[in-house]
Amino acid sequence: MSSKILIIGACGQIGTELTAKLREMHGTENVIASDINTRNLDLVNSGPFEIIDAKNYNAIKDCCKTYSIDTVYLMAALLSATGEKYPMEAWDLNMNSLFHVLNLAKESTIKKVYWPSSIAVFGPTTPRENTPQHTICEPTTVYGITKQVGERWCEYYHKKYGVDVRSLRYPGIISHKAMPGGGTTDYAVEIYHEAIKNESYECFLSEDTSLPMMFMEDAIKATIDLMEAPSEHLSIRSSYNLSAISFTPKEIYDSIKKNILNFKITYRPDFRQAIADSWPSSIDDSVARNDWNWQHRFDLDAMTSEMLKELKKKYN
Ligand code: AKB
Repeated sequence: MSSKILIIGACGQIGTELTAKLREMHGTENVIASDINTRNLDLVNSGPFEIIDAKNYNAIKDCCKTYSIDTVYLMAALLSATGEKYPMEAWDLNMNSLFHVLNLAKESTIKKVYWPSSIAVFGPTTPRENTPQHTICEPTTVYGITKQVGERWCEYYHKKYGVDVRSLRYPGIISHKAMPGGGTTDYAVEIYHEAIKNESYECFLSEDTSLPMMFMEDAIKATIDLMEAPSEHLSIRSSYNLSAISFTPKEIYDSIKKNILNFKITYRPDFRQAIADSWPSSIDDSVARNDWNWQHRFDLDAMTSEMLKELKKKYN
């Protein structure tokens, strides 16, 4: 029998592409997209869609019952930069939505949960290079605190109540379909759009700020591979380190400039610089590679050529 899936926060950057992929795999009717509004009309019109506020337990529960949902992907969250502007809202959304979904799994309304964590669980006291799976996690952003605490709750619900919850610590995700919103790594998406539209970009991070990043296709593959892995292979029920590439604004600029010769960049770091400075520059994801065979495909130049090809279609 095919899985019945609910995606909460389906209109966002990752939700949009995850919905499309899961529909391809399980059939459109078996994947219910939901979000707090209908901002992504292509997605809203592409299959079953429900308006759900992720903070509303009854709305999630009713939807799970109506559609006999067995698996929930909880993609709704306030990210790092927005979280610093609205700390209480970030705490409220990021924590309560997770509790709602974990509790539905605990009560056996649903069987399986996916919840994304982030490199934001790390902080300035974490080893920056090749950050290990198990290490010091003293995040200094509200978003990072919610993700770190969320990870503890995921592991707790798994150990105490047998909840099948799975999670990845996403790096910055780069994609050409839906825009990211409110993150510190968003520059690495904006830069491609501006390169195509204006041949110039003002970057809000300094040129030598190295951060872990990943192309969307790899992020979707990782998410699905983890969700399909046999439960007994998974040694981590908090959240897996996940890595593909690391680069600085200067390095992504150089990669784009090989294709757009007149492309210019200037640097004007803002409050997001301090957030980026508190995060690792590269991640050791060997536990994910060993447990469920994770492998990435895209390096920086392969990603650049895919991004530029797709965005040229969009803007030309
Ligand atoms: C952000 O920048 O806040 C996110 C993340 C790394 O989780 N993209």
